Amino acid sequence: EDPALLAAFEARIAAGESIEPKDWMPERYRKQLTRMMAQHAHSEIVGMLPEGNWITRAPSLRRKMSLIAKVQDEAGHGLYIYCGTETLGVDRHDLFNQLLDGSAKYSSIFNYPTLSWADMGVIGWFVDGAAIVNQTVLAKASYGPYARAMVRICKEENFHKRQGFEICATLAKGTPAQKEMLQDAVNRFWWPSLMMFGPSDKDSPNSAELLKWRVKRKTNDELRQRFVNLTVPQAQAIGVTLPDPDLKYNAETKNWEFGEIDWSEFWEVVQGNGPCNAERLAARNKAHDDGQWVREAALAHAAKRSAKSSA
Ligand code: FAQ
Repeated sequence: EDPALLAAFEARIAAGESIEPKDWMPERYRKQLTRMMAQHAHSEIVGMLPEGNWITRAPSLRRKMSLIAKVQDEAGHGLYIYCGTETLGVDRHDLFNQLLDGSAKYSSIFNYPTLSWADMGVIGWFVDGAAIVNQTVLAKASYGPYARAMVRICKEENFHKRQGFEICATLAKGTPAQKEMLQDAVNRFWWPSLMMFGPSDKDSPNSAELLKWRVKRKTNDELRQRFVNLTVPQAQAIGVTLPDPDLKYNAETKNWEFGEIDWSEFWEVVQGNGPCNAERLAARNKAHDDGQWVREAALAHAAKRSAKSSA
């Protein structure tokens, strides 16, 4: 690569300019963004499955409407971010195929099962809450199409988080059985939610490059700490206990310090051995196969129309 081009590129990043699809960029920058954006898009699509599991069992029409809207938003986010990756010169069909054949990564959090209705509340509260912390910063990423996608997506994630927290607040005021169901969901999702931010900084091979090029603007650990600081008071407000005996406030740093994350569990899930990895991939593959006739019909229809208009 031409060192002069690279220097000009890095000067633009340092000046806070946004990089657009037709601008020159180093191959590594293109590769890193494609990797990260594709993983993000896949996460949105796979992320529909744990919640989709509860649409038919939502406890009221109002809850069902909100949950359907949320899951539909996630499909939209996925498609929007796939479009973003296409601005980098990749074909989304290649990305789909990598998801379907199991070679692509997506967020570890979606490999955990959703066992009760309270899980819908806790996913909105923790998982969308974590996504907002991460994506608010990505909205200032140096790559224009990704940053703009994040601005729009964060607005919807805020609605998702509120619907989740409202479910939790309602259960927290409910019967003893409802409170117990909520506490159980919090116990199961707390640690996996902290893992969403990725490995600790010392074990994060991509961070240095992404920070240098201002794709990331905060490290994994910085964002994880921010999420904990925001979430602890919310848990206190509705009277649930976070499952970490080491959680304590440090008045000097103003941080809620937390216990050690089980990194062996994290890497197991990332490597495909989590509780639901196989189930999620099977569900995506089945949906893809079941949709084959729709794609064929759409292509046949398009071919007929273009034959007619050229006749
Ligand atoms: N799960 O070097 P780093 C949502 C991989 S939100 C799986 O630190 P990086 C909304 C990582 O890819 C969730 N794999 O990596 C929603 C890398 O592997 P590679 C999606 C993980 O990129 C809510 C290796 O470990 N959000 O979907 C995870 O610097 C509710 C080393 O890690 C995004 O994708 C993990 N948790 O930092 C939907 C946001 N963490 O590729 C439905 C954009 C790390 O070298 C319902 N992405 N890995 O083989 C990011 O911000 C970053 O990519 C990180 C990872 C922070 C996830």
